[in-house]
Amino acid sequence: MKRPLDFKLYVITGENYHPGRGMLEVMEAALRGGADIVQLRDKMSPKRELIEKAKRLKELTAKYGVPLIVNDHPDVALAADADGVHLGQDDLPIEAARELLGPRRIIGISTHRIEQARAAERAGADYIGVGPVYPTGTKPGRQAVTTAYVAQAASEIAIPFVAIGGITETNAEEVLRAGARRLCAVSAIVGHDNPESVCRNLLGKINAWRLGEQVVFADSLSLSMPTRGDVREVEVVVNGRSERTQAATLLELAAEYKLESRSVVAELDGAVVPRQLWGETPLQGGCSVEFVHFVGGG
Ligand code: TZP
Ligand code: MG
Repeated sequence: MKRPLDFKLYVITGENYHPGRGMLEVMEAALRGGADIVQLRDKMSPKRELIEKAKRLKELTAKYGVPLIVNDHPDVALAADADGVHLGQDDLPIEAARELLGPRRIIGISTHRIEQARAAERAGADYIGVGPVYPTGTKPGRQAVTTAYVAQAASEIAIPFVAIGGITETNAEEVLRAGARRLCAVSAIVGHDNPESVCRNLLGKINAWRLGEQVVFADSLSLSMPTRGDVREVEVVVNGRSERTQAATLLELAAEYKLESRSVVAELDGAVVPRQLWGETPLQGGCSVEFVHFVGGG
């Protein structure tokens, strides 16, 4: 089964922002600061060079246990054994990339309006980018989607979404207030003298918003006890309470609590399980499940 994907701070390479400093050195600083997903984005290098860069970056990110995503090129991602690919709206369709990359690699896609986000979700993307939130020199000429689209994505989209475009330490709060719980930046991080401290600061802000809004349903949930007999029952801990259930999967358990269609995040033994994997996530006896309602979405 694919590992559930979650992350908070997504850092993308941008070598033009740090002349005189090497890409690996800058990205390692970001990783030390807590970047938990990294993308190689390089529109200039020929493919052979790109593959070499991707291999070196993959070695580094693997040391930190962080996934490496390659922008634009599924073939480069495969050649460098990267963890996934990030596509634009005009790149290979998600379904075609999935054929090439298989079920386990991560596929993300940039979106600029809610219809594209919905389509990405339907097509099986693992995450979407939402942006550019603000005008940015990294994508000159691209119209900003504003925090209005961030808020829309937060209320509608179940797969992880990451806000991107012109995000800095100064405006991060505004983006988080709109409902983002994952931020991405290029220039504000790799163009800074101290990428490590920028990452720490951004991560601190993300964590503060994530912690502040968790409302656990434990007390308001009631579970009808399943009948015993020769039906398979397991004992699991749900939001801190020991329960017996016939649910074979996380989805069935969510259905018992009437949570399938609510804005809820599920954690299994401490790891977030994306909604699209609930149906294929088996419930083992003794496991611990938390259903957490995110008031702001995201
Ligand atoms: N996709 C949407 S905005 C953007 C990309 C790659 C650029 C983000 O760069 P910056 O420097 O953080 O604005
Ligand atoms: Mg692209």
